Amino acid sequence: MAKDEFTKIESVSGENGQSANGETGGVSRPDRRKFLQNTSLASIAAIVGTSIPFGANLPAGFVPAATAQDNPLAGKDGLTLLNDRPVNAETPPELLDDAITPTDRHFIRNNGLLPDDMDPSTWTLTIDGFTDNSMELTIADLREQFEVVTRALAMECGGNGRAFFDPPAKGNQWTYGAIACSEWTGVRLKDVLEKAGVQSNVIYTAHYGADIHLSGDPEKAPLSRGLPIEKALTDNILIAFEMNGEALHPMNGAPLRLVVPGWPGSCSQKWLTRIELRDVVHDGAKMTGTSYKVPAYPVEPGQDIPEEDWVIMERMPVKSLVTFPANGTDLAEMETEVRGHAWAGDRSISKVELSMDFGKSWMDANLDAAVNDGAWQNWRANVTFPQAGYYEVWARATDSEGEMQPFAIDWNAKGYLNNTMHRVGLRVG
Ligand SMILES: Nc1nc2c(c(=O)[nH]1)N[C@H]1C(S)=C(S)[C@@H](COP(=O)(O)O)O[C@H]1N2
Ligand SMILES: [Mo]
Repeated sequence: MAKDEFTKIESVSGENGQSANGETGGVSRPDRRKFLQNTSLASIAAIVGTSIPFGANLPAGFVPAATAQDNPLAGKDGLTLLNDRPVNAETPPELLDDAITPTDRHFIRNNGLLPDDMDPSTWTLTIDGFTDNSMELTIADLREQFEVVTRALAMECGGNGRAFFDPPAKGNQWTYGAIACSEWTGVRLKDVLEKAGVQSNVIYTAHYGADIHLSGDPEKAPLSRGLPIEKALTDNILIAFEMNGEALHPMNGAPLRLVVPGWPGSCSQKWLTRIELRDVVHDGAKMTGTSYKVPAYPVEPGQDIPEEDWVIMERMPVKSLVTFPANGTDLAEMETEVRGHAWAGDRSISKVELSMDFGKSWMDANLDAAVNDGAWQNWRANVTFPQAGYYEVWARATDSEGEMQPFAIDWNAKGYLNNTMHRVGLRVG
């Protein structure tokens, strides 16, 4: 019972991370003041959100000392803080009810500290390695030289659902909310790589960001991952400079990031400064050891396997979430709409089914097509309960290849790829 998903979410849902906001440690950040001085009060208010007391009464030109790094959930709404150094925060399922995830509800997964300078007007992106022409592009260059597209793209952290592993897995104890589907605007990675000229020996990309290693050591990167070149050249990967029609939130990679839908979130480099084309698999931070890898064969819970038997995770598996009603709701009526989203890496969803009787019987939900390739799919159903009492709603999605969400976790030591069914408890009548 201790590892039961339902009891777990009950115990988590009360504690909003605000209380856990502490000091972020002793790194002094002289450039921060400069950044703030160059930023209008309106955009600071947007960044720090409601956390400026009496913000409306501030004299013009006053710059509050609050910063995104020091105030991790600024500009976020209702997220649960799992860690404040580095900042990691997830979204309770019932706050993911929107078809398009608002920026203030998009989860945050950082491996290091924010860059000191996130100025979009001076930001550059370098494309180099095995290219015909290496390039250095400003954000204005990207807008001018390539087609600008807007896409709803689902992104899930590879460790979403880690909290339910038994034996437990180390790392951020994500429950359900390291998933989001915001609307991203940018240029296609493919178009940029093709303009640079991908040489025939290229097999992998390497992504570099401007965030700072927790140690403060400038020689170390918090995270630098890559993609097989065939994946990098697909259509729906964006180099994004807008999120839901506005500049990126600092915690979500401002001013420029990759968005690779359907693959582990770690592929979507934030604060993107460089993409290198390589003739070998990338060996950057969190590409080696067992990071973002899963066992090459089925293992027993708790089983230790040699490092060479771990393979790099690629697409994320089929999964769904119930976003309404919230877990623990008291329903006065005997019927309700149940709704949520489903997604399946590079595949589409063919079916979402619901059970109200612990899996004894199942009904089909109404499933929408994705608004575009790479987006999650919304679903809903009207559910009538036979009598008053306690129920669990279970949701189970099936993908276009017939793969279905499991009931139990396919265990691995790192706590990746948990796509078990979401269960929501309701008291009815
Ligand atoms: N530069 C950089 N990019 C990064 C990370 C990071 O720590 N540094 N974290 C990655 C991981 S593990 C995930 S799941 C996603 C999360 O994106 P988000 O914080 O915008 O939700 O960003 C990825 N990109
Ligand atoms: Mo992640």
